[in-house]
Amino acid sequence: MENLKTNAEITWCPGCGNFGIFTALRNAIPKLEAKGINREDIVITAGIGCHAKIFDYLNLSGLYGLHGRNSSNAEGIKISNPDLKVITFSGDGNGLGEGLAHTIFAAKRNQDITMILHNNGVYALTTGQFSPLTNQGWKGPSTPRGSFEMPFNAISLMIEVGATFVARSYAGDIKHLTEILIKAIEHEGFSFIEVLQPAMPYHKWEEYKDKIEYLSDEPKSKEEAIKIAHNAHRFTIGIFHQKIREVYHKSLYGELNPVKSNISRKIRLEKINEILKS
Ligand SMILES: Cc1ncc(C[n+]2csc(CCOP(=O)(O)OP(=O)(O)O)c2C)c(N)n1
Ligand SMILES: [Mg+2]
Repeated sequence: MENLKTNAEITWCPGCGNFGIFTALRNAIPKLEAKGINREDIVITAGIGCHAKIFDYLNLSGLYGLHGRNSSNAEGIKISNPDLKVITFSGDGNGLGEGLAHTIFAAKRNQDITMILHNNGVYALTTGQFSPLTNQGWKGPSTPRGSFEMPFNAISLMIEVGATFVARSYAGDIKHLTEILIKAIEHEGFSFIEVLQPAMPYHKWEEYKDKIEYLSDEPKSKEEAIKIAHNAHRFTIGIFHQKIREVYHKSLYGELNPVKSNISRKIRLEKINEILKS
């Protein structure tokens, strides 16, 4: 189908920030193809939530998994066949609530996958519970007197636990988001992009529009990046951290690919015997 769309009916609310992420991704894929990444080698995973519906709307192969398990499914696909480019979609509830340990370990291992975090500051699909990124004082159906918990800082958390590309972008700036997505997907290692995106019943575009600021310079070190992420406005967008570090599948297999370099049972047993004897 044209434009990477499927014929699934789109059920996001009119004006939802997810449309911006969908458009930016459909812009980014042909640009990545022009750089030599085959569409057939791109695999997507998603958890559960409004954000995860993108899985149905994108004409790409993948695995629609359980709530919070998007990054562990992505890790499994990547280590099964390291030639694949794996992109995983997560909500703020999905990847930083129920799936937080999976997200942290994928970053710690520097798995070569890209995680797009749709940050609407709420559990949107389940109609408005507060999430790990909800601001203090935000009033919603489950917090009518205002949420009193402190939100996470997703950017400094991901830098701290080992992500090697960490950025923030905004669903209302398609150009910025497209560029960041291309860089993140090209990056070898765990890339994390927090995308600010209003969910219509709970937020308004006006809350974001005039507050967006662009990071002037990319921080020089991990320590500086964490400091800037702490001190930055929560609407500051740009690349906070980039680093080269060996990716998990290369530590595990070197240049081998288990799908392509499989060996017979006989040779495998001989090799095991050699190890046992030594
Ligand atoms: C194992 C499991 N736990 C909880 C749920 C219920 N559930 C579905 S979506 C969701 C929250 C979604 O919030 P978020 O990940 O932020 O996605 P959004 O809808 O905001 O895009 C929850 C708690 C579920 N489907 N499965
Ligand atoms: Mg959410």
